[in-house]
Amino acid sequence: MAFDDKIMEKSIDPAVHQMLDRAEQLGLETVWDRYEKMLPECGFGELGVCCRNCNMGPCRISPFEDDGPQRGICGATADIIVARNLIRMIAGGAAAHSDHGRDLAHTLLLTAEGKSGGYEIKDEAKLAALAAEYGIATDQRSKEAIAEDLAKAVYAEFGKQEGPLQFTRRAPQKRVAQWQKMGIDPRGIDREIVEIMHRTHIGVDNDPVNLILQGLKASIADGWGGSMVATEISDVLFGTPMPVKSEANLGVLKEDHVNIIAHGHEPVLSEMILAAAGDPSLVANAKAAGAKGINVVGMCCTGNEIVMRHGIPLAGNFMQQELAIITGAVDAMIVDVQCIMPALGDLCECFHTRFISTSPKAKFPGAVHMQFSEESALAIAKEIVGSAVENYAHRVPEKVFIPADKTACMVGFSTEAILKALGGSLDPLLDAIKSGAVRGIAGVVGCNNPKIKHDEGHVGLVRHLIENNVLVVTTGCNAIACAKVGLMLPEAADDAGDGLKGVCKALGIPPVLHMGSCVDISRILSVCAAVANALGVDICDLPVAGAAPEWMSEKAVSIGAYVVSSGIFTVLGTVPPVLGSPVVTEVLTQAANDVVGAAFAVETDPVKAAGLMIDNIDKKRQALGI
Ligand code: SF4
Ligand code: MSK
Repeated sequence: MAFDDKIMEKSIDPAVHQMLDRAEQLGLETVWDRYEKMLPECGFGELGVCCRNCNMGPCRISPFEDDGPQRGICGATADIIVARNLIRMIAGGAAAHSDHGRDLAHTLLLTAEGKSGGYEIKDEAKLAALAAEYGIATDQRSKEAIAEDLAKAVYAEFGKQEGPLQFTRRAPQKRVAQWQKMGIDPRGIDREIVEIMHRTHIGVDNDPVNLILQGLKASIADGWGGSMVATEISDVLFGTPMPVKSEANLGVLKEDHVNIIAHGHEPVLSEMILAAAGDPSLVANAKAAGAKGINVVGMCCTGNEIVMRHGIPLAGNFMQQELAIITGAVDAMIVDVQCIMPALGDLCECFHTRFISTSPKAKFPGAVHMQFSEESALAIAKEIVGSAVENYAHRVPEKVFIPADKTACMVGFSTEAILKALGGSLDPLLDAIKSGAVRGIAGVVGCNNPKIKHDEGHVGLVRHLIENNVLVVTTGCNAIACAKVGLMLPEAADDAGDGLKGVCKALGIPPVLHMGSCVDISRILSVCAAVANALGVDICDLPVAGAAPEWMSEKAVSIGAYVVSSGIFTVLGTVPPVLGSPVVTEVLTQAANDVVGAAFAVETDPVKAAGLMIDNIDKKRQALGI
């Protein structure tokens, strides 16, 4: 179906086109409308040169040397203000990921103590492997006793005063030595975040380079700390993902079922919602209400968590959350934390949809709050699902419009799953890289952003990479974008260059591997560390590159910082608010090479961005002599 240019230019996704048209017909506002109303966005903010860190201000630095203030009231220059603002974004992102990790540690501890309401330890092999990493005895001990020690050891990582963080030692020795040399080997996860807040207070750290180093340190505490904790403990509790088939896009909603969307980030909630949705009495209630059953689907990273462990379909990525409500077919939108638009409340009021918040950390206007607690998890989850079932009767059939679009996908490529697909050893992958069949590996991750045509940055970049024999590993909203266009099917190997196509066909895998949610970028770090260790080199020597084509969140800033700090060249598809400082811009795009062996580039054109990544991969191949 063709729509007017205004709609077509907003997204590459036909389901989005239909829903935007529907929104227009119904007179409803979406994120794209609000973005347009915001234009032109504040130039000072875009450059990163406004400061509100004390009440002498707010101050803003003029980008024109001969016109307007060049210093804040305290004397801070643009370089200082930009560096402070940037690392405060890192603090926000690292805090979000790491608090997610802490919640998982909490759930593990309660489960070990027999106090959690329905969780169990599903992956004992991973529990044992992590215990060994932490030096926790496993012989003749129950899984609960081991899990209790592990949970306490992991908990301690957050409040540690002196390092190292255990998982940072998965990195090659050379990498750790470089971090130590630069003073950026993190101590405690919380400590590094707090230190950012201290240093950026008025009158503390006023050296832009010193500020950025602390930003990198906190980001490492996120990637190799809080995020890695979140990933690993989730696997212990809910199972390590293995390849599974599913479907993606708004067409996974079902007109004749109670539709529940689980949206947000932490699997602690969504796992229980799934369990509750299988409860025979709730299913019977749904049927008594005239529905054929209960259909749980996921959105954003909660979607990634449950698709890769259970094959639960993905309704869409960040920019589709409002559109899902506009289908009129969602009986409950259940949310926990992160990436949930506060706009959902008003929108739900235009439909029958019940917007249910569950975390004491995240309340929303227009939401019904049904507080979740791990101690009575299943009981509360049943109440929440019951509320969705009850709401089905309020659905207004004339308001229902579900686009038919959905695409099959194969997801769930954890590090363990990749190893299994390779036959238990990294060697086939290393051989393919050495022979050039696989030119390199790219991690493509991150959000959506209305500054970029929805999904075009993601899909355009990934397609160009696989055509050029670069194997793509992905998480977050990029993963969902790739799933929706069929890039996560083994058949998509036909879209890859000949070398990659041959490898994928031999292994029966897609050329784009779904590795999970945003915190699961830690899985990508673990794979890179394993490959580097196998080759006896540092991560910065590997033919790998990273990209976040449509990033928007503070978490993405922290991710970018820890990926670069890990030695991986990274291309950003939306411009970070740093261009107001020549010093910060130079540090991030050049000098970082001397500090951590990698740097950032900014390129809004996805094909050119892929080109930069391929150039970097080729340079690394040359240096390795392959
Ligand atoms: Fe202005 Fe300095 Fe206060 Fe920032 S910290 S608001 S630059 S006076
Ligand atoms: S959900 S952080 S919009 S990737 Fe993890 Fe998507 Fe970005 Fe949220």
